[in-house]
Amino acid sequence: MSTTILRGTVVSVEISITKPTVIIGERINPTRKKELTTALKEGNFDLIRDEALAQQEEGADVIDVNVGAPGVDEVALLPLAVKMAAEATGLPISIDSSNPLAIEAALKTCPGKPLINSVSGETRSLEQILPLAKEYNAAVIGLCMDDSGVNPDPDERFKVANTILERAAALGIAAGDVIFDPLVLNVGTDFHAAKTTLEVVKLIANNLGMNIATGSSNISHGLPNRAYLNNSFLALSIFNGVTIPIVNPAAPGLVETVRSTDLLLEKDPRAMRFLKLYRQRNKKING
Ligand code: THG
Repeated sequence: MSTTILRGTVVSVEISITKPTVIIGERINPTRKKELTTALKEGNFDLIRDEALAQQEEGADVIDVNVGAPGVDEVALLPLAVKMAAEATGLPISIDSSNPLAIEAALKTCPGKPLINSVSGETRSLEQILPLAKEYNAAVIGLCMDDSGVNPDPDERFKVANTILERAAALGIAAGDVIFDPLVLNVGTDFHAAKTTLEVVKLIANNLGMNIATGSSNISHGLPNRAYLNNSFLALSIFNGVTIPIVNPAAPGLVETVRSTDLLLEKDPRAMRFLKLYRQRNKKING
C-alpha cells in the first residue's frame, strides 16, 4: 500500500487509501475562462492568487495550476503562476501542463514537493517527463493512455499503468511518488464510461495498491444535473480506490460528498472532519 507525500511551504499532505481523501482544486485553468486567459496574457496574477485562496477556503488540499491557452507563453507564465499559488496558500501544488519545458521551468520555482500533472504512456511523454520527476524529486500523475490513445478495455488501461510504473522504477522513482489517473470519459457519449473507469481503479488499487487521481467531473460533460452525477461518481470512485480527485471544491455538495464517503469508509475517525465541515457551514449560515 503506497503512501505519497506532497509538501507546500506550510502544509504537507499524506495520501493513502487509509487516510482522508485529498482534494486537488482544479479551477486555476483557463479552459473556457476568458477572464483568466486575458489576465495571464497581461501578466496579472491577482486572479491566480484569489482562486488559490478561495479553493483553499472551500476545502482544497492541493492547488492544480494550469495556464495552457492559445496565446499564453506557458514556459514563462507557469513558473510565476505556480509560485503565486504556492506562496498565497502554503499548500502543495499540482503542476498541470503537457509542455515539458513549462513543467521544468515550474519545477525550478515551485517550493516544497509538488505533483507533476502529468506523464502518460506515450513514448515521448515517458522520455521527457519521468526524468523531471526524478531530477526534481517530485511526485507524478501517470495517465492510463499511450500512443494509441485511451483504450476502452480496462485491462489495456491497466497495462499502461504497469508500463509507466516499470519506466519510473527503472529511473529510481519510488512507487509512492507515482499516482495513476485511469481517465474519465463522459457517460453521455459512452454508456460504459463510468464502469470502465471504476474497473481500472479497482485493478490499480487491488493489484498495485497505489494512489489514484481522477478528473471526475468529466463524467457528466454534456448532461444536465451535473452535480448529482459528479458527486455519485465521486463516492463510487473513492469506494473503489480513488484517493486524490481533481475537482472544483465549490461545486454543490462536493466537499459534503467527500466527507460523507470518508466517514462511511472509516477514513475519518470520530467523524472529526465530517463534523468540522458541518460546523463551518452552520457558522456561515448563522453569520
Ligand atoms: N486528469 C488530470 N488532470 C486534469 C484532468 C484530468 N487536469 C485538467 C482537467 N482534467 C481537470 N480540471 C478542470 C479544470 C477546469 C474545468 C474542468 C476541469 C472547467 N470546466 C468547465 C467550466 O468550469 O466552465 C465546465 C465544467 C462545469 O461546468 O463545471 O473549466 O482528468 N490528471
